Amino acid sequence: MTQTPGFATRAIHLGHDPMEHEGALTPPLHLTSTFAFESAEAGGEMFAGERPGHVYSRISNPTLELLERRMASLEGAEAGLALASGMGAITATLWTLLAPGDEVIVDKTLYGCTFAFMHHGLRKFGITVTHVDMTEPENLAQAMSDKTRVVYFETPANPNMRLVDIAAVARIAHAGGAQVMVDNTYATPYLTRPIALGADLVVHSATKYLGGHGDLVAGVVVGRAEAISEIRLFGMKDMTGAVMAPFNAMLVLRGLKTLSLRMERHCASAQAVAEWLEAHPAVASVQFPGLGSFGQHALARRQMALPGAMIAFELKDGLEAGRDMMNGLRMIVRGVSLGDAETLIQHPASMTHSTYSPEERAEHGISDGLIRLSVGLEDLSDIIDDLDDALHQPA
Ligand code: MET
Repeated sequence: MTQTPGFATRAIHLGHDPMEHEGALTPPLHLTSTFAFESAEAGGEMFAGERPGHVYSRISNPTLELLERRMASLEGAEAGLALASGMGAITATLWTLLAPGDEVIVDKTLYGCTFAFMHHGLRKFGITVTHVDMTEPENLAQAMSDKTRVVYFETPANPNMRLVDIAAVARIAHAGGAQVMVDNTYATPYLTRPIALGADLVVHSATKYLGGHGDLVAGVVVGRAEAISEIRLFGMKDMTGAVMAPFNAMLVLRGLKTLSLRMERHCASAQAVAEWLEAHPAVASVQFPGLGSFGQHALARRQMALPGAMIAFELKDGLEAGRDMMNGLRMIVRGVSLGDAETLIQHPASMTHSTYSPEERAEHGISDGLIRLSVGLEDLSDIIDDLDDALHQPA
């Protein structure tokens, strides 16, 4: 090939040559816990880091390595590391970067378990966690201290869809000597590539769009090779042991092959569903980056190739009406997680974000009536038909 392969091509081909594997079209699944050493000396040299090769699958495995290389390429990073879950990726990375006495500055809204880890996990070990509303990057400049080591945020944020200007925040964080870590789960690298905008590390729940079929739990972190090596040999190997199973790596590799296609369809359907919801008389508000009414629409257009497929909305009659609507659905599945072929709906205050106290939810912009919709790959008319029926249910 004379040109650099594009996103979809790399997601399908990168790092695998069938001719090196007896012609097998799909990469082999290395179901092995340990690896044979050619000699006693070779084993010792591998442990000493003087010789390349795999030693034990808590440290590295060829199937995971292929996924790591593909994810690094898709995100435009030097290296990647596959982990057991998105939370495994977040915890292994932050345990590696932070020490007692350090500060991490996080955005106002975080996914519920990330919020719990920051508040109950990191704080327990003497790390200061400071929330800053990063929708105004200037707030970060005010908050940075000489203890700030990491600036962490999601964009779009789970569940209320707030966006953060990655380039603006990265400039401020770097000026203060901190690293920038972005949870890119909602956008995927097909829509947003934070490394090109200045981020140092990008984490994913690969359970969501990357896997794409709701059949696995997995996580990924990408960044500079040296940082990823430290996270592998400390955060993952010693601190969390949050290793991805080779079979799950295989499933994520399969999911990645159709990521670009799925995202096109997810996003097109979500745009139509968001517009339909916004026009519905029972709906009070809709948060979706593709709507002209979205407060950060200009940033969305600049930073996201497409608006994503997650929608947050509230009904005029609040939480009770929202519950009635969810209970009236026939096809759309009531369930947490996102990015699957099935359209999923859930109530953050009582589900994904129930790790926040009611006071914390109010302070962090997660209202009780908020409903979160992950628009799937079914026929658009069936998604809208189901929502329409459910919104007409007698109270
Ligand atoms: N991270 C997933 C979500 O946001 C799962 C959440 S609840 C354990 O839906």
